[in-house]
Amino acid sequence: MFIDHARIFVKAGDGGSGHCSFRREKFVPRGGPNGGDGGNGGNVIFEASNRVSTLLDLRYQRHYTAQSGERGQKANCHGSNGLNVVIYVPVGTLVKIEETGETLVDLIADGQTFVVAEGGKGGKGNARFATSTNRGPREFEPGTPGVERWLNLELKLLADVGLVGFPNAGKSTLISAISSAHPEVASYPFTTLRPHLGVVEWADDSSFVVADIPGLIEGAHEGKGLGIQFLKHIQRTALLLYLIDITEWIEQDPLVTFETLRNELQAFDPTLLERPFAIAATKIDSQGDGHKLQALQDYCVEQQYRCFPLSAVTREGLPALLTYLGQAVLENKASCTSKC
Ligand SMILES: Nc1nc2c(ncn2[C@@H]2O[C@H](COP(=O)(O)OP(=O)(O)OP(=O)(O)O)[C@@H](O)[C@H]2O)c(=O)[nH]1
Ligand SMILES: [Mg+2]
Repeated sequence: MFIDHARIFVKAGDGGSGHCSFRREKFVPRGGPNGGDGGNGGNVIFEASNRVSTLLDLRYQRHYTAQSGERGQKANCHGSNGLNVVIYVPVGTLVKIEETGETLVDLIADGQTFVVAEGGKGGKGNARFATSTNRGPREFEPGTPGVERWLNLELKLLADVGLVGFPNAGKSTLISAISSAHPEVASYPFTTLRPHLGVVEWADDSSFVVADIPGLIEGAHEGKGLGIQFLKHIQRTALLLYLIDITEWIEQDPLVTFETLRNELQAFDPTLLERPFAIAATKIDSQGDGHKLQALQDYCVEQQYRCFPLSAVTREGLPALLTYLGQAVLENKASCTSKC
């Protein structure tokens, strides 16, 4: 099951208390204070990992508590530090503090770690309070408590290109044809129920990631079909590819399909309409007399949109699409790097 949000409680370990004791030994009169410091509490740490693809585990286990530090001991012994708890989450997980709504971290790279709850500090033992005027202090510090909080986690996949289209438009067939991802393909709507990522190798040493998300229908923003919640997984893409089925027996006009898709995107996040995009006219092997393709192409010329007629089955048109997508992704990365 693909789960892209979760709410969990994290509690870091408390710091151990300092100790109060005095050296008691035969022939050592007034041995002096020797209470050791308490150990630090363990942290709760998030680690982004490519080996984890959903937040499902965090739905089952909602409470995570790190170990507390041990108390200080006599003979100046430091209490041991508490063990950390490491929680593995998918790359693309956004962590927010529930109470304030503040974003703690956006884990965007494999192996990236972040302490989401810091362990308490161990208290000082009485040996630390000895001074020239107070050689037998009885003071010691308690440890400080570890941070505890509820966190809201949201997974927003990281891809370069997002595929948007009606159910059956051929999104999964396309991603299967251009990458090693193989989501289910079938001739009924809503075959794809969760997002899939595919890595496309398009030139020597160059690759980009494509996201296939469940199909959209008119009224998806009102909850029709599978709704629009999956659109969050294309929010971070550099480029969108609208897939429009131009098969002759499809009733809907391709321009209406395009308009409907744009409306649904706008209802979810208006900034998605500003995202660079291209249009793919799919299934040209079944286009019949070609009048739909012609209408779509004329419209694209008029609006100055890039349009790629293709068939994922015969592979016609795929090389041109990949070259365009690959270069557009590279250009976007270059402009991001120069801005930073
Ligand atoms: N003739 C032809 N059929 C295609 C082509 N691409 C996809 N199809 C067929 O169209 C149907 C739907 O394809 P999918 O790839 O599952 O469509 P989808 O957009 O992923 O659909 P959902 O997951 O339901 O949103 C399947 O029967 C495919 O075999 C194509 O280029 N030519
Ligand atoms: Mg699909």
